[in-house]
Amino acid sequence: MKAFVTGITGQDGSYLAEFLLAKGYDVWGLIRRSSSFNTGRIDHLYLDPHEQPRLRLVYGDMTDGSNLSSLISEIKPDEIYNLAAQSHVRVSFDQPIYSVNAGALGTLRLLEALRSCNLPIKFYQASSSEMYGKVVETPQSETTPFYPRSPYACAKLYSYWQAVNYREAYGIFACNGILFNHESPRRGETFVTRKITRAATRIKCGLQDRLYLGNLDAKRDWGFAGDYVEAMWLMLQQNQPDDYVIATGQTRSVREFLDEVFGYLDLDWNQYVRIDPRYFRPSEVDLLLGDASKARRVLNWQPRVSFEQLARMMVDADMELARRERVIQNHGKEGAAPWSQ
Ligand code: NAP
Ligand code: F7E
Repeated sequence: MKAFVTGITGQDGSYLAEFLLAKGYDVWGLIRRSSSFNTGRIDHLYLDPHEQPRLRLVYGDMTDGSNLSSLISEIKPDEIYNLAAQSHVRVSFDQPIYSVNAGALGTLRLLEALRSCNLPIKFYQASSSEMYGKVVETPQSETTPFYPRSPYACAKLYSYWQAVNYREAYGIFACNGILFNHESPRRGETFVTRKITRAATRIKCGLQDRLYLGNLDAKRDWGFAGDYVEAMWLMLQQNQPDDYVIATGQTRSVREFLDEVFGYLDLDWNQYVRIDPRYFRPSEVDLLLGDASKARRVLNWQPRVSFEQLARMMVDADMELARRERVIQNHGKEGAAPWSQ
């Protein structure tokens, strides 16, 4: 089996690549040219001499349709996982056109590339709980109406409907995974969970003394990314294409995440956290809580890692990083010439 993964350098892309390689897939990943290295999350896969022949990286961009088209005709994958997007909600307010170009039109470009090559390729679309936005019911399931609240969410909603449309119009095996927030030690450092675990561990190691955050009352249904990539794969192994909510069924506030993380480190977050209005969003998503009973019933999927385990896993990993940072800093001080101190 051959899979083509867009967004392979991201959090989910790295876990999905690991998962597919372990299942014996040949994995082709789309990467963007960057002036600095952007493959840190998958280097361990790429550099492993046993895995290397089965993981191939190709250059491209979701904004470049002809490139996507030639890649799909050349690779002829059995499955496509479309994970690429400008995925930061706050940033999408600053860069709405780009976010929609990559996240919405990018999906359409990929679906067109798939359609025109006339092969029975299965398609996974990374849809998001952000599409529920200003929620009209709680918990949110596959039948809950959408109410997007950001350029990011509007782009995801467009992609969602295009995937449904290509399924209905052209009989393409296209599935939407409506994933609620999922985190890990590989989470980008500007998302709130990772921002907190990174700062709390640096505070514990004496490397930082303040953490600036926005809305602490927002509630999210937080799961572990490693659990969620399995659900992506399961969707494409069914007899019929369909859409599924993937979530834990528990919701916690940012404040509760702070309690968990700082409590684990034996620190009181009130002493370190300050509110900075720059991190508020023009329109906020107050509460997300997913009902994944369809995924449980049809895919036999369920999350394995609890909220507490997730927070601690992230703290443990970031503690390692902070300790290494401290060692480097101390070495730097010892080794530095007196005039540079
Ligand atoms: P992420 O860590 O931000 O990764 C995004 C990936 O997309 C990166 O590989 C990035 O490449 C790539 N990308 C961005 N713009 C691109 C472009 N124009 N052309 C090609 N590649 C581009 O996101 P994630 O957390 O892994 O999420 C994966 C997908 O699921 C995203 O579509 C996200 O919107 C969606 N989603 C995420 C969550 C969540 O809680 N994590 C929940 C629901 C849905 P670079 O490394 O070069 O930047
Ligand atoms: O924010 C609040 C913020 O940026 C969570 C993406 O993966 O999940 C993610 O989107 C909450 C929001 O994730 C800060 O206002 C407070 O209410 O970690 P986040 P997100 O916006 O939920 C969905 C499902 C996706 O699809 C997205 O791709 O935390 N918050 N203070 C903060 N958020 C950030 N980033 N930084 C703060 O300082």
